[in-house]
Amino acid sequence: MGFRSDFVWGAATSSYQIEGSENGSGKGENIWDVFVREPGRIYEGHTGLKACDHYNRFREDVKIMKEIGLKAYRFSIDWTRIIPEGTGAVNEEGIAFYSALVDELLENGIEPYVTLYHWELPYELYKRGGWLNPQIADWFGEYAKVVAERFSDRVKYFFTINEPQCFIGLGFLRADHAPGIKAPYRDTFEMAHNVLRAHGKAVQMLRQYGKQPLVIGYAPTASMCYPESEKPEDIEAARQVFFSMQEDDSNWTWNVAWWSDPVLLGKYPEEGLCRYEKYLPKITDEDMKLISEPIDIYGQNMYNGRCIRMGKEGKPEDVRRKEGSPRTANDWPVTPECIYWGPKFLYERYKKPIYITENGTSCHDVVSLDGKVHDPARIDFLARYLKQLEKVSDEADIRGYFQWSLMDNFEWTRGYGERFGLVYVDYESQKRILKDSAYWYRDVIQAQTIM
Ligand code: IFM
Repeated sequence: MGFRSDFVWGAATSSYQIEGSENGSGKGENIWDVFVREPGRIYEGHTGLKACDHYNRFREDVKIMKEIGLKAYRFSIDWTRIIPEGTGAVNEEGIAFYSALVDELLENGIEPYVTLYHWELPYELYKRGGWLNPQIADWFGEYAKVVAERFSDRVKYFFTINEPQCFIGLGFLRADHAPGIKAPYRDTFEMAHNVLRAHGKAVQMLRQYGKQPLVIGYAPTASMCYPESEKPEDIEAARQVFFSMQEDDSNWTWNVAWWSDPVLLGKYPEEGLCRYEKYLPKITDEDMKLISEPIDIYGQNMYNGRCIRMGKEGKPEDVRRKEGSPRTANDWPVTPECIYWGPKFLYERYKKPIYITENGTSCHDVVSLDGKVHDPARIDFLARYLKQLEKVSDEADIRGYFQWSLMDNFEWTRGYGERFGLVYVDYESQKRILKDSAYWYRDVIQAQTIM
């Protein structure tokens, strides 16, 4: 068994992180364009102005994807490249860029998977209240309509929103991501509700204006939970914690159920409705109907997880990892079990085909004296995670995997200090070098299994 024969082997990127925002006339400003200009916000003052210059080099990048043997490429559209002010006039140059990218992918036998929103809120809409303004569902719907009209003759697969937990949590609770403003809890719940309404509206518009039957999903994130042992009580403890709310309100966005139950089950989880009652906006039946507009696939970004067991008192508890347990270069725990248990729990609860929409690791990669980039830690990470994914493919409907990321890129507040790519990017010369992991991934794709 293992991976399906039509398993989708892909890699992912996002617009601001790779395109280069100074390129392309007619693009409007988004909140990241503005945020990076504030002194002290980003590691060493880096910005996405040039990034990987993918806007000009996308043909070379598609060639690299082909060399790796990718079956699919997941990228996001910068809303302000195609509708500079968020609503209204369409920028034909922006449309032409994404259109040429889609054509290039298809000519090279690579299936495009388009994400509508990977954190680039148009600045003009931010000034009108952004996610706090209920009208944003319609603004986002209008954007989805343009995307459907212009690209869905060739693009079949869409994800609406990437990692709402992050752009609300990091943007408005921690305030270290754009727009960098701490909002009252009450407002963050209202924003979250509008994010979900916007998702629903986009699904409706994609379906209504799609030029072929589309496959539509959503791509949240979360820390997974996995049990310490296969004892039923440990498994139950991990499942409970995985779908529960955070203890601490200042971290409230970091959970699965608040963001996914409404979309897939048509209701907010009871635990959250009770715990957060004092912060909640008015939630109507009409909202819930919109939010739960049926989708076809479930995307989940997955990097690591917590080990959980059932404690003596019959309450789940965290299990401390052994001292010296592996961590990535950006200090995230390496926990391959999470990509077995996470999809298993998600499939049991939501019963939707699953794509891993992001997974990968940051490493301290260097160009060696031989001119190559040897990244054994990334190969080891991916091999361990993919083995677990192969195992769960026997128990859940796992359709595809998008490695994060195709190439090194602008890692938000950490700037270019982090390297997540299969492909090394020298940001000065813009030279690309396939890392050892890219060749390893190519062999995995060919073999359809992990050696
Ligand atoms: O680079 C990010 C991406 O934009 C969203 N998911 C996590 C990645 C690694 O931090």
